[in-house]
Amino acid sequence: MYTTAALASLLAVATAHQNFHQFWVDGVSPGKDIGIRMPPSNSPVTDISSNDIVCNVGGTKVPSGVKTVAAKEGSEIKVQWDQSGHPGPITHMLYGPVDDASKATGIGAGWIKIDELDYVDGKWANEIMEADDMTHTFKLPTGLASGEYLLRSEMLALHAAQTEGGAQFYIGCAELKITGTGSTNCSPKITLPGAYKATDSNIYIPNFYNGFNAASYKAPGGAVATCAAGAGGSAPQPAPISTAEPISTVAPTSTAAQQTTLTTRTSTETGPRPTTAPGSVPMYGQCGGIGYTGETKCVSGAKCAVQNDYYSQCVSA
Ligand SMILES: [Cu+2]
Repeated sequence: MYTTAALASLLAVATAHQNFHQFWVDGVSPGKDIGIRMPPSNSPVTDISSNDIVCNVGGTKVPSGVKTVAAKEGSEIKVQWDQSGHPGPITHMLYGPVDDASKATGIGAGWIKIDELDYVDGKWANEIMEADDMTHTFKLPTGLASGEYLLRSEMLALHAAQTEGGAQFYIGCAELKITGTGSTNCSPKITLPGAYKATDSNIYIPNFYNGFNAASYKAPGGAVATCAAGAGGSAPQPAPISTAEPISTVAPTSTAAQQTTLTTRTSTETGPRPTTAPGSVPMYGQCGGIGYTGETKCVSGAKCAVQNDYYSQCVSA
């Protein structure tokens, strides 16, 4: 039996839970709770091995009955959650292309990470969002194939991550119909469920309240994907994305690398991509360390610097 005080604190925790409620594509929203597979409650998913980790409880039931919303590659996406007092990152992933997003479960391989905000200048992503009406804005990658996609918004709450199984995943999946010019040859790919493990060092953090260095934290799912032209595919069309606006989907520093690549491709047209090009790890992204298997080359202007045995990151060259 709960004491009144214990019950009150449980309720306080419960009301601190959160949901993804609304998004805007290039400034236009379909409306609150429209285009999103809304879960039955604002409770977190904690069983990382369950299908609930894909699109929250009930989120893999298809047909979803949820409206699919038009977007374009490179579109600016703004998401809005209702609240989050829990410390942790926000991550966005895409799954597709599929013929009909309303009929895609999202279970399995084929996800890519397209956006991640962790801990910047002493603030977790949730705090940064709180200061901006609980919104976060990012861009869809360029180089996507036309088709329908699931857009997965995840806020990972770490306030109980000092216990294995204590990390709380809040997830909402939107459905997008994206017009693109590429072939969605993006990597690395992520499999859900499967990519996350309860003992991963960014999910189970024994020292979260005792010496944990949040500044080096990277959200689960690996690196933000880079999208390249498919080998043998038709040449991409770099023209529309040259000067007007930054096209970065990762960090400002990657814009230069992408534009360099595009420029090179324009001049050589059908030639192979240069093999000595800079890497794709953004500034402050992980580029090495024990157990790390991802990309190790930093974007142009950055170099990989050892922070400790387990973590090297890209810093200004
Ligand atoms: Cu909560």
